[in-house]
Amino acid sequence: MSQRRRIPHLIGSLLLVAAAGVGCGEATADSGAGAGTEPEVRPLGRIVPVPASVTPEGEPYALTRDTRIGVDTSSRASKAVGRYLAGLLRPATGFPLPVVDEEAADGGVRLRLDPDDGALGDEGYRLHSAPDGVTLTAREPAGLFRGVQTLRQQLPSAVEHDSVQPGPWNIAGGTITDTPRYAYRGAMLDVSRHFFTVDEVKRYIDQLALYKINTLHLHLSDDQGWRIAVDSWPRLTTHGGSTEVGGTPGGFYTKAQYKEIVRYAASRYQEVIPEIDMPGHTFAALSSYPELNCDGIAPPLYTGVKVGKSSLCVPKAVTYDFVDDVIREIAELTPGRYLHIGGDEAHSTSHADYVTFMDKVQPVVAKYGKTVVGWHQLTGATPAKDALVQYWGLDRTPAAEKERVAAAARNGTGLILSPADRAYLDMKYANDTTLGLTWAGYVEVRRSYDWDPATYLPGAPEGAVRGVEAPLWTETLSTTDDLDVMAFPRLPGLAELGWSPASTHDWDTYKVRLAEQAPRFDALGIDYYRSPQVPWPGE
Ligand code: TNX
Repeated sequence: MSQRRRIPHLIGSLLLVAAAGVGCGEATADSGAGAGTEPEVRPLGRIVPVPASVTPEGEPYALTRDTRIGVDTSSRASKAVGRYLAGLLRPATGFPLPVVDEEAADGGVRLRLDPDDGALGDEGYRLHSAPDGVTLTAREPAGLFRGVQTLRQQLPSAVEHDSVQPGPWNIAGGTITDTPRYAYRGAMLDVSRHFFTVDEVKRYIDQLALYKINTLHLHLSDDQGWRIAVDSWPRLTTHGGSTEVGGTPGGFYTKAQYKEIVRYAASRYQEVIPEIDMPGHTFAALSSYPELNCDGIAPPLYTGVKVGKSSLCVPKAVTYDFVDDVIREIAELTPGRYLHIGGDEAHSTSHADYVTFMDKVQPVVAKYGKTVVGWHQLTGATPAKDALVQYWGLDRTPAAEKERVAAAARNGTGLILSPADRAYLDMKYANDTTLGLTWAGYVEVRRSYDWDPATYLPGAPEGAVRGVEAPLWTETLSTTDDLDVMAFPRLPGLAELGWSPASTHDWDTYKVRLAEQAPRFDALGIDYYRSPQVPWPGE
């Protein structure tokens, strides 16, 4: 398993030592790390994503050995969030932090559910911090969970270490009131081009949680591998999942493993959207079952990185038996609302066949109780009522294609924005980036942050935009370190675009808050790209 913790970057670790107040003359003298040390109290709201409303006031709260975490013990969900918070804070603080009933948590950190506080919505929260206690209030447990991420980021980065650090553990005084701009804030992981284990996916889920992402889209099938067990078509995984890009051994999730991913994501208040990409991107399936091919001949497993060469056989009846079985079994594994059917780059499917296929397949998703999500090519057919389409065009996408998507949006189709030249985490940052692709151009950190989802697609009504998603395609990425260095530090910026109000959007202040995340990345063992656009500590 490549889920190893990395030795933090030298400079980062020196900064942490300095931040933690450990005297280490030699290290600080050598590194000149003084410039980047963290303040003992992080100013309220200096976090990512930046909160909607921040009112600093009074003295900080200090977490101590005696601090208790108070929850509404009649709510299983709020107890679970309390335990999660304690689990985050115990290793580095070394404090016991018992999770107790609110009544017994005087002077502690209290998590409160207030079902009547409508202004906080489904995910909003209010954090009040003063010397006599911290109170986190939310209408829903999801709001408590998002608020816990704020509380966590207000503490020094050293809190992310898995061994005891010196502290002090202060939370600035005042009140944050925070609700998300968009209901949909997603990240996609391509586990087909390279397979990632359950533990590796959980690691990504935890990283997403820190930035208040609420949707994990898993790209479960493609030419290079079928990664989810389907009992009625077992060769999809035993054969179709056996390899990956480059020909190394692949892998797949059993149903129990997949359920474990879904459960873990739910514990971080993330909804999993499974994607089965159709009718293109299907060599893994076509290679597993000859009858799915129009000529009845199974092609070999594909381990290259080209796209657009495969298609399910649209005229054959067996294709729809296959699709029905797959969608039924995957819908059964999915407590979430959505099922993504892909639909991109079907270059080996005629337009007429594509339309026929989508007309037949979308009702199957509805039959099994799910709502369709498709890549924006779905607007070339007729998106089902309630369908969401995921736009992955770029600045140079022809105006007619953009207009087709905008017209669908005006017609009621919801949009998820993943513009490839902004939101694709697999694009190289610059010409010296070792990993990644370049077809959408270089995507430096500023470029990925500095755009407005509401006005991005000309002619699309603002209300059609459900949110943003950052896809991480893995043709060139095979380890968690590879994922880290492409996702970080672009992912936090895309998360901020999804969460924070448009009025807060400002690169010059964002880049400073982002730089302040560096010691946190280091403490968490997250490798990241040291973009020259960002004023990293110590540089
Ligand atoms: C385009 S985006 C694709 C994927 C590739 C990706 C690489 C989309 C819907 N299709 O098949 O992995 O580019 O950047």
